[in-house]
Amino acid sequence: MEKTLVILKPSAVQRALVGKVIDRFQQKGLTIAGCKMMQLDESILREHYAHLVDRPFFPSLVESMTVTPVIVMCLEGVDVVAVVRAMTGATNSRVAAPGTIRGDLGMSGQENIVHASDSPESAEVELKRFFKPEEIFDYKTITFTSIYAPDDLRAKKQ
Ligand code: IDP
Ligand code: MG
Repeated sequence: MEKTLVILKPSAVQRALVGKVIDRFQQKGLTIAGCKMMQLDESILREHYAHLVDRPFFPSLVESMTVTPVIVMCLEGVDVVAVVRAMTGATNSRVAAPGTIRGDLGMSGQENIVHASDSPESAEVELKRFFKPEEIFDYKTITFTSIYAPDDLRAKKQ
């Protein structure tokens, strides 16, 4: 089943929003396939945010992402990449729609609570960047058949 990377950024850790954000993913019906705390550094952020290294705010982004450890998660579900991006909301929390994580919990473009992979291709690359294979678990909860009907498992994005 599809997997995505979520990072609970230092803005979530500092503001004690970790439980609230994880609760949203669990209530939605997503499976936590992996979860750990880690300290990021500039080298991993240069890879992870390669598309932003030349932007003037990059030093500030590195500072912000390293100020506390983060929580990295592998979430699993049908179409989970698109579902989690929709739950995350627009990059700038001030314009992110109410009902999204950023829209409900933040006021900043940079301090925007969560990272979420933006495509299945980047999710694969990003999960390998942050997790060893043995840190991702393959299991189904007993609620699985209440979360998905057989059709959901056959069809994608309907
Ligand atoms: P995304 O997190 O919504 O995918 P990206 O454009 O990939 O957005 O940017 C990665 C992260 O870089 C953002 O989540 C945010 O923390 C930071 N960022 C992006 N654009 C800006 C900006 O204009 N000013 C400050 N920080 C930014
Ligand atoms: Mg991005």
